[in-house]
Amino acid sequence: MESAASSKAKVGLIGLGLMGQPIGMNLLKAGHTLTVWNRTTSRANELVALGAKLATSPKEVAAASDVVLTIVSDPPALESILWGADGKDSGALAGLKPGSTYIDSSTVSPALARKIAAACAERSVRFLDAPGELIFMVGGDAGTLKSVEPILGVLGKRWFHLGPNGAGQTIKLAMNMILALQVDALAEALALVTRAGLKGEDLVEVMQSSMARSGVLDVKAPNLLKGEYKPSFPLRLMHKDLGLALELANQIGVALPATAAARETYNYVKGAAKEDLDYSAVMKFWKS
Ligand code: NA7
Repeated sequence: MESAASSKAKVGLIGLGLMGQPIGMNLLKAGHTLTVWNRTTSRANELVALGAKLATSPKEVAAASDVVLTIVSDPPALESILWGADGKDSGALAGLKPGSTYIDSSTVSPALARKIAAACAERSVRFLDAPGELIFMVGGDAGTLKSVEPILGVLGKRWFHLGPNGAGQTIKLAMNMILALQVDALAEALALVTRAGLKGEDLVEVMQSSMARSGVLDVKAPNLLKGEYKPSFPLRLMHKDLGLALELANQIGVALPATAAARETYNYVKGAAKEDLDYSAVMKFWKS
């Protein structure tokens, strides 16, 4: 049997947003046969022009593919893609072929990842939760991961096998908490410094020369200083991830006081926003 690792593997991609589009490009560049579906069909135009096949439903993508990838906004979006909007098995799960592999790279709850794993097991489909972009955090069977490593290699630089299904999502939520709190902390500190009459640029320069330096602030500090928040990682998605982290913490009885406070700050900015903003726009809480 041809392994999923083969460069000939037929790949299906569902979700062509900010992250899905470049994934599709990379798969085509690597020579994969690619079938795509997106709720808003026009977002598939560029990939179709480059050779991707456009399916009429998520189920059709699944039926045409050896390896299926999904990357959509949030748990409700993923559930409707997998189980169908009508709840009558019209979604992608019903189309997945026995022996095929399904990888979800959306950031959703670990509980949903485990529910999907169970539904896949019933159909003899191998499933990995693998959220991330360039670096993938993977939950699921080690052998399944091994079989799709060549595909992950097309999409990113590194991947980490973190445990059974749900483990990838758990680490991803923890990672995004750290990013959200770091940017929120810089925004607070900048509010203090600038209100005290000093230059925000000076704070950033000192900080990045000290033990407080951080990679995410190399990327995001310029946004905060300039007040420019073109979405790279949208604030609405970071807000969703903080909610998912708090939901998990509630389920397992862990207090996350700093995350709860930061979520309210992101919530305020999200509520006041009239456009799609990057999560670094948390600065608008202090300076709109
Ligand atoms: P985007 O750019 O907001 O794209 C979201 C994608 O999800 C896009 O393809 C949407 O389709 C799709 N979507 C959203 N809601 C639905 C529903 N209800 N049904 C079907 N499809 C839906 O997000 P990113 O690409 O940046 O991020 C994707 C994931 O990775 C997310 O979990 C992040 O946290 C990490 P549309 O084009 O709007 O029709």
